[in-house]
Amino acid sequence: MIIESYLHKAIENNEFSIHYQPQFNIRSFDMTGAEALLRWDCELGKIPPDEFISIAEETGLIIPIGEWVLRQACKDIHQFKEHGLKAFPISVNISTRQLMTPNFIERVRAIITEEKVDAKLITLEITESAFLYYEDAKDNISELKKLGVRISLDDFGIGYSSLSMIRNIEIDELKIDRSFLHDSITNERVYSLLDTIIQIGKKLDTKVIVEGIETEEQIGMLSNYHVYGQGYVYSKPIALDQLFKWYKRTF
Ligand code: G
Ligand code: G
Ligand code: MN
Ligand code: NA
Repeated sequence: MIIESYLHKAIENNEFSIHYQPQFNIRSFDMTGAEALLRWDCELGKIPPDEFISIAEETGLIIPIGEWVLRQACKDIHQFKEHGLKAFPISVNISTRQLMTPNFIERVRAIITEEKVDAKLITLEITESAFLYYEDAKDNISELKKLGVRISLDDFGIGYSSLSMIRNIEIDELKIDRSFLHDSITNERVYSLLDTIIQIGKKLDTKVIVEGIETEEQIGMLSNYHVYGQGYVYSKPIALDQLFKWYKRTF
């Protein structure tokens, strides 16, 4: 496949970059962190992650690519300090294939140690598909937590094992899939589900973040809760220097 052959050379050709999407405390409007989202600009043009991440997973290229993202995010955390800002926590997406790689935990440890980053500033976002491999995933997540990194369940609620996942593993953050928010304005049943997921997070003392916030109306509805949020209403994912400019202008 064409994309695959280009993807093999993407790291050495320096074609990847990271865009950051800020995250907020909904009530106070404080920025509390940012999600790292990979971008690829190659000879074929800008290829969105939805098109190349699955290829990277199938070919195994997600292993070096994922390591590149984590290392770059660590380097970028230091940039915040250099710009006179506090070091914000950064969330990095992890594919199930990475989580299931035998030396993944060692690699994460090596990268955060080499880059001299406080582990608690790193949140690893995993999806429910990891739990098709439940036993291994559970052990690997426990090991990661011992390193001090935080674990977030991304797209929470749309998989089929949401509750069994949080039953046996202490997860630090639930990231509620955007479909719950989008439909809850017009659909009372969906709203009840959103409300219930937020209560679950509260009872388990787990941070809850709602993704895909696009309107003031949605912010208004969510400000009834102590939750965090991310979405186009605040900012789309942007390059790091843009994020610094935006932050200094806004706060
Ligand atoms: O950036 P965008 O919002 O278009 O992301 C599309 C999808 O690609 C999301 O599901 C996101 O989780 C995934 N994605 C983006 N960056 C990375 C990455 O660095 N690693 C992995 N595994 N997935 C990513
Ligand atoms: O699957 P994951 O949660 O990692 O995906 C993040 C994806 O969500 C990225 O593709 C990002 O561009 C996208 N995204 C971020 N904010 C919004 C939003 O407000 N609405 C929608 N529809 N997508 C968003
Ligand atoms: Mn994510
Ligand atoms: Na998500």
